[in-house]
Amino acid sequence: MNTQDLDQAARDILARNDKGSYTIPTEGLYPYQWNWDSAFAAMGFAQFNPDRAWTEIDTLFSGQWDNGMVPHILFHRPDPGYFPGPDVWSGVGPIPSSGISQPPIAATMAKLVFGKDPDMGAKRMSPLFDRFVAWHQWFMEWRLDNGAVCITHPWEAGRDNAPDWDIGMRAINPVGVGDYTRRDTAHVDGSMRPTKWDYDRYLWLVQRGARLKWDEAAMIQDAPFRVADPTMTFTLLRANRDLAALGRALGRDVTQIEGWITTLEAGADTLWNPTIESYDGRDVPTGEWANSISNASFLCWYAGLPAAAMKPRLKSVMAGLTYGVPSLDPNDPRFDAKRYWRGPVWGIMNMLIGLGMDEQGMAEGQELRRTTADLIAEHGFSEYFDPTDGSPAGGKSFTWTAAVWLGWASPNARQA
Ligand code: 9WN
Repeated sequence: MNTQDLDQAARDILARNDKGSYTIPTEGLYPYQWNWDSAFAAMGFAQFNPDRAWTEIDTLFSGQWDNGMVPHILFHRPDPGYFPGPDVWSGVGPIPSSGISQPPIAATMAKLVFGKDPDMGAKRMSPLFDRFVAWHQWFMEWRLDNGAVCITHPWEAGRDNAPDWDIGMRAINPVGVGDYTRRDTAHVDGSMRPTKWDYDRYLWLVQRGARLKWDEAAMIQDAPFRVADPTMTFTLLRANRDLAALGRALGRDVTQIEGWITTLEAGADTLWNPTIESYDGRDVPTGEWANSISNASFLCWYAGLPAAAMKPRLKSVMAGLTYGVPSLDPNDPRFDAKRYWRGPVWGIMNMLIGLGMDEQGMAEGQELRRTTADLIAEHGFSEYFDPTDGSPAGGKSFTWTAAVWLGWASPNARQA
């Protein structure tokens, strides 16, 4: 396919996954609205229809809880094809939802959408601004450890089975979780998905949250799982920079957001693991490092940190690979080329890492963009890819991969 055909194929995927006012990640495997997927979808739509992009963000915020939290899944319409569904989660927001959030990239994507049509952007962002502030404030209030942002469930980081959570997950004894039927392995080969050991613990954490009615003050008591996470810390740091910029454009007071940026910059320092010379996940209850060089470690540049010490890490992780950035260092014994967040390449992470590299003046940003374009052109719009040979993995016709193509990887996006 030539570039024009690929652009059209990507638009067709967005159209196919568009449910009117929100977009599903892919038919079958993920039939609901996911938080950070939706933010990427908005960025993709903005390339040809900024109005539809703003609607995507409006719908995401229609699920915002009274405490400011924006859920990681909004269950707009019942669908038996996904587990765990709304009955298991028992979310307490205005529409059926999960009880945790996801990496806050929406402000960053909203700023990109805003740039496509600033007049429309001012109109559409204005009523959303305070909602964004409330969401970011919820992270600052409930998720910090020494200024770094923690997750309370692996699904919150969006990197479900990353080795960053192994210590915390081992500490959970999932007694009483009961029988359940997974749906994901009916759609995708089990070798590409988390294991039953993981799922037992995912569900045990959901059941605990539901039992406590998702009351953050109650959940933080004796919290069984809490990991200070590079994904969350770097995306929230970046999101606050972009939210402050949007606030200034709208004539809002952004002093509070500037304070959060200072706190999170200090928090990012606490994620530096001197032994592996990389940003890393830190288990809060034990204080132990995950010793994991992941694609989230390389979001430091996207967060606006110069992080020169991460450049040699990039070299060592990419050595011998055709396609990067892998979700785990291939030299790590836990590396598994096809298993989800323990090896594969994800286009969305590449886009965020690449944007950061460009902003830091690193030539590697353009290189990453080019190889990601090759990966998608040669292997399709898959959910993720094997970094050793590029073979597609997970769900097909994936919204965020199509969006990343349209907004970043496509040669036409480069010229925009
Ligand atoms: C659980 C939708 C989501 C992404 C996550 C990805 C995967 C869900 C799952 O799919 O997680 O949230 O059921 O596996 O890990 O990042 O948002 O695409």
